Amino acid sequence: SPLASNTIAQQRPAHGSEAVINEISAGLLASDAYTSPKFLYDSLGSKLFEAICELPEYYPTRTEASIFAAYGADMAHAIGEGASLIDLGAGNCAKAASLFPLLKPAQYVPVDISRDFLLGAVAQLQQRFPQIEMTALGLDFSSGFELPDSVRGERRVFFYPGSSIGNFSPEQAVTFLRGLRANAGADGGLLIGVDLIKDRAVLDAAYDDALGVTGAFNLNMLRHLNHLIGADFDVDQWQHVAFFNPEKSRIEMHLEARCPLTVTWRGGERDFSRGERIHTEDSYKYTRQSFVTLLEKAGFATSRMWTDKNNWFAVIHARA
Ligand code: AVI
Repeated sequence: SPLASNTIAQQRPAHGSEAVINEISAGLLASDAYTSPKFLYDSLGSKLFEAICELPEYYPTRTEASIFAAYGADMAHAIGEGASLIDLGAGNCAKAASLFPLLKPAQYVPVDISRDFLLGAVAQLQQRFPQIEMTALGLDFSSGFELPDSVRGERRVFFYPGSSIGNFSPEQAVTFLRGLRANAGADGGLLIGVDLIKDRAVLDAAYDDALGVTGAFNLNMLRHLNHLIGADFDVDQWQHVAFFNPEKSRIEMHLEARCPLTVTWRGGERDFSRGERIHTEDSYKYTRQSFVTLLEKAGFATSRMWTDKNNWFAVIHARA
């Protein structure tokens, strides 16, 4: 396979490792139970997220794609050819691939916690773009990570589309972006997509679609937890809840117990009453100005910003 020599398949999520069990247990045992949204992404979760991106209600993907289509050449001009493009949360790699013909990166470094899904996508992509050196990293980058020596390009440009930055709290986002800046090097930068505050009904529908795909995506986390920590969640006993919280400027996703129940897992147990929730994800929404301020707090200098005609989504190039 073209991938065999240049794929770094490291830090495969250790199913049932002490660290994973401890992390998940701590959240499930908290008075307001929570889990990290990174556990939404096992192989099925990644496929469900792909399906979400095709839903009519889920405007971020197509809105961002329309911005890439309209301004890709401008973005390539701002970034310059021959960079090492480090794609955070690359998933199926489709967004970065759509920019390759304009951006002409020398190296492509997709990073994703959903390792097997990523490796499948990169194997196909390498055949389409044999001239680009590809180094896939199957790891969890959410709490920072070291770039391996093989990412040696002088100009390291982080690509963080899809408003995934919104899944961090603003404080966590600043810390995370500071880490990227430190890794980008003096000539490096960041091309980032961010979802903007808009009409509440549009936001609510995007996270609670008519087909129930987002509900399946959320509920699938329980299957993933069963696998990771040997839990006995019964998916039928839970329901998807998602809404915009205007005070916190975020979509909140929860799983709500439909009946009184007990969950046990390796090393833990908890009773849930009917209506009790596990908070599974936040998706923060910004104004253009509030996001520029956040980038500045992280030490980035904003070079350009592109938006769609409704101002629903923004793509920003920032210099390190
Ligand atoms: C990956 N992330 C930016 C998505 C979002 O919109 O926050 C995840 C998602 N959750 C529900 N639908 C999509």
